[in-house]
Amino acid sequence: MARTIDIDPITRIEGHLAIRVEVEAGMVTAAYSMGEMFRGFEKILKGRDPLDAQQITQRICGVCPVSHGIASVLAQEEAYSVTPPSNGRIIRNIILGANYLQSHIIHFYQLSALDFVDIVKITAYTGSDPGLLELKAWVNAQLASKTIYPAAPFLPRYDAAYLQNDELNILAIKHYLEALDMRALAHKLGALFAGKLPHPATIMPGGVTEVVTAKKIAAGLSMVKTLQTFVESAYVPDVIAVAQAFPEYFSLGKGNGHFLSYGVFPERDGNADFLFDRGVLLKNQFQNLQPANITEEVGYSLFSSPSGLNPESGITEADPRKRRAYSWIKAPRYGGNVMEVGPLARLMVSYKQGANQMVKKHLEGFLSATGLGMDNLNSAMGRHAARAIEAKILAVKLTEWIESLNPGKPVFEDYKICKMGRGMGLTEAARGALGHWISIENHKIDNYQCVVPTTWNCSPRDDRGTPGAVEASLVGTPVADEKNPMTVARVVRSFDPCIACAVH
Ligand code: NFE
Ligand code: MG
Repeated sequence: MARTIDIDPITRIEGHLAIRVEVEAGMVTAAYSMGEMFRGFEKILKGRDPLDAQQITQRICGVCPVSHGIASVLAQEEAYSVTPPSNGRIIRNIILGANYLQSHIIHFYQLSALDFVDIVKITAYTGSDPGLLELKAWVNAQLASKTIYPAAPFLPRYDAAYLQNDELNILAIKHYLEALDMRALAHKLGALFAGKLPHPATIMPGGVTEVVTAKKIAAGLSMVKTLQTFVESAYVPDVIAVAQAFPEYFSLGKGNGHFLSYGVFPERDGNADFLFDRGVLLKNQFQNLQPANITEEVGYSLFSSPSGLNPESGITEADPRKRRAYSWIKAPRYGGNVMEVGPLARLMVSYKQGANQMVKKHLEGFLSATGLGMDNLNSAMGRHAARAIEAKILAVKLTEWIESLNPGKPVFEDYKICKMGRGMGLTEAARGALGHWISIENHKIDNYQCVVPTTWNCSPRDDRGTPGAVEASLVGTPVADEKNPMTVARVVRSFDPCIACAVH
């Protein structure tokens, strides 16, 4: 008989997610992903000045506000028929690239590493690093204390197999602490070109409102250098070490082989020539993206709006008591297919599309360093690897972008806000494909729809009862000990879910 395990809330992710799995003979046979609150940004936006949209939608999330800002201004730029000048395009790439770095670093070290690294091994540390000695003293004091949760936030934790090697554990804990500074530095790099972070006010339709100076270029290049050293000497090797210690995660958490990427980091003005390509992989076959194929179904979502609408005409009406519905996340589909989005999808689409030398070089470099094949990447561990590879590529590109800025040249192109108009803004957030759709009537927002990365990945079942990407990837996951479903948590966290974004 199937037994039900609820992980509610699932911790060390962004937002409120519950995961229910049914387990039979030590194996997950069905999974349910439940977004647990409604936020209603799409309702908040109705009737407002269109220029409010890139400010308000950034408040969907503190982790990926830059992507929401960019999706919003891309949608508006289509409606106003305006394109940013080169400096404006490049500054957006820099702010977004810096945002990806902080997001990937925090996801691996602060949110995921504790699934693998044995933090308690710090008590075995005998070296002289002041930060590690301080942590060791703190953990020891916590462990000796009589509180209910000694050493929170590290304990309690699931009883599971963690990294065995003490040296590796201690090195990873050292990097865990350094990652906090690196994440802050990535934010500073973004803020240098965005005015502030999170939630910059400088991303506007037509470009950006931060000017380029030689001083910012010099400061930015030095920050990137430090971040690049951390990515190359800590992040990538740590992912490889974890991957080698937990090879079974290259077989767990597999997706259905459908990947979607909207394309991001335009290398040419007019939002063209993306660093990570736009496209769709259906069973490993590349297709050009057709936005008309995107629908949002709500058969199992807590909304009364009609199911299957394209977001251009999407409706968001809450129905908290809807029968059989179990999530505040809608179910986006592409031509009816469940799609995975995120860094792995970007790499897969860019690699398959074929023309991308930068992705090819770094992806093949990683595979030859680890002895893995492309097939292994469609997995829980493959998602961590994809993030690390992407961070390495971005550190290189950030230097190039900063060096290509032109002090004194415009960052902004003027335009008129239209009385009536429509626009679609497609970009990629750190967690995957992000789209905003706006329609304007009488200079006011008439309808606004966001379809967000984690909405794709953590969607519930669609109208046909087909499970979403995370739900499907959990089936087949072994659960040896029902009280400690660590395997399930590891698979879910590999997607880097953000439920604040997903429910918007
Ligand atoms: Ni709230 Fe967000 C998601 C990302 S969408 S973190 O999902 O990345 O811009
Ligand atoms: Mg939406």
